[in-house]
Amino acid sequence: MGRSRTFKAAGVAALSAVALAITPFAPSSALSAAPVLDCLSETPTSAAARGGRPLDHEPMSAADVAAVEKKTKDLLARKRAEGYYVRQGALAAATVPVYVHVMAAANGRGDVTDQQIAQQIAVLNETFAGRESSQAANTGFTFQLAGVDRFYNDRWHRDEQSSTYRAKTRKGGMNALNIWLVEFDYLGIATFPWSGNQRIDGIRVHYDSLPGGGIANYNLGETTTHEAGHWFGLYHTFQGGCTTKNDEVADTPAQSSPTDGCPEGRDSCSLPGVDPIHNYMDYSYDSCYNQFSPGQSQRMSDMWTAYRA
Ligand SMILES: [Ca+2]
Ligand SMILES: [Ca+2]
Ligand SMILES: [Zn+2]
Repeated sequence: MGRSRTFKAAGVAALSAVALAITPFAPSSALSAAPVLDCLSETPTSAAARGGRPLDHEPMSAADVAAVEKKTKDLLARKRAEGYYVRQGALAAATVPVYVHVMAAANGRGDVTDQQIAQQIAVLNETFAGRESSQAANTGFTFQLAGVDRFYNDRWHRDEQSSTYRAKTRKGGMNALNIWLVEFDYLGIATFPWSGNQRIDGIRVHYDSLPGGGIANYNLGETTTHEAGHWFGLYHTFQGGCTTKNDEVADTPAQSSPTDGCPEGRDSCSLPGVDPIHNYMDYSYDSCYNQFSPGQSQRMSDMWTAYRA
């Protein structure tokens, strides 16, 4: 969802990524050249950050968020009452199997190397371990490459028929992170853990955002970190705007809108704290990203317990 940006200037169309909470997303008006979208019920808001790409997940209203919070709370209470999983306040600390699906074009475009995939997994492990900043949380999640498959299909490469290709190629249970590498107007798109459709569960990421890729400012592999954050149940740090609940995480200061670039000291809401521009769930440049907060780490563990463990 995330980072929005226009690639067109850079060779791709620009959209902000909206992560559809549930299914893929819907394109915005500027997305006439956008890929075929699965089912989207709403037009995503467009954001100018992340290069101007469209939102990377389904738009979430305050009521949607409230419903998810309640559902999650109830699920957690039930699981804990049954004696499953981790106690309240503890981290799940799981190893996540990762399946990478390289959706290349017939001519080989987008056929990333095994080395790039290994580097991408390393970035996931670095970022989720909190190794990019002394203020970053160690989420306790680690990632292990479980399989790579490669397809050479122009339509799939362009993210067309995405519900079909995801259902045909997805591997593992709800605990497995499936990453489809495609070429589209987004940097990435994610499904949320509560979406409940395992057949298409996972994240779609622009292949050129991997380490060594060609998308300026977004080629250190942290789009995958951002999309994985959604997959674990995190919202954008600008979800809800300048409201006290905003992203449902207490230690991420509210911000009014996505951040573009790395504007140190940005403070877009009068609520306490400067904007969390270094947070992986903002839309800043990859080089600006360096942390998940402890509150986000806890939320991801709780979501894991509720939906993926
Ligand atoms: Ca917050
Ligand atoms: Ca503030
Ligand atoms: Zn996002």
